[in-house]
Amino acid sequence: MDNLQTEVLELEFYEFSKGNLAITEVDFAKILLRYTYLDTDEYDMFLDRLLDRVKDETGVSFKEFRDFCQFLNNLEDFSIAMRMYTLADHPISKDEFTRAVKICTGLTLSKHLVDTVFAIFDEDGDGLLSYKEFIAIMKDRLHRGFKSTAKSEGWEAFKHCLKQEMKTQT
Ligand SMILES: [Ca+2]
Repeated sequence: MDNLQTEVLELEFYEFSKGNLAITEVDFAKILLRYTYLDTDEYDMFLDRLLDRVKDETGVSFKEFRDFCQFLNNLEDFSIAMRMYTLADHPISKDEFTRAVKICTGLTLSKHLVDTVFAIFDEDGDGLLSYKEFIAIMKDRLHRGFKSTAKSEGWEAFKHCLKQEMKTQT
């Protein structure tokens, strides 16, 4: 990731960490769900579910957060891989998720991060992540960025979004 991308992520991270080295799992979820189309009830449901499930509250480090954002930038590749699984009606396990992320991005997500992602998104609690549970929601998040900036794509759109968000907060 280039410096500018890292800088923007740092801004977002430190907004939540308030000087600490890690953000809480709930803050991590809030950042992920920030640009989704979820209504308030659904949003609260995601956070409640996470709070119910999270056992190991060690927090999410900046590196974990940055790795995950980098993975989200490659969501399209991941989504193709996932679709191949779901065509065979096969939602993926934590191990498969970790492996698929590694293949798409070269990044190894920490076990705690993957646990947290599953705690947020595994809606039916079967320990597996389906296309509908994860990709569908995260894709909507990116689409929101595409809408506001027709010409820029992916990361550019996300950055634009972020800047807009920061403007409205100050
Ligand atoms: Ca599931």
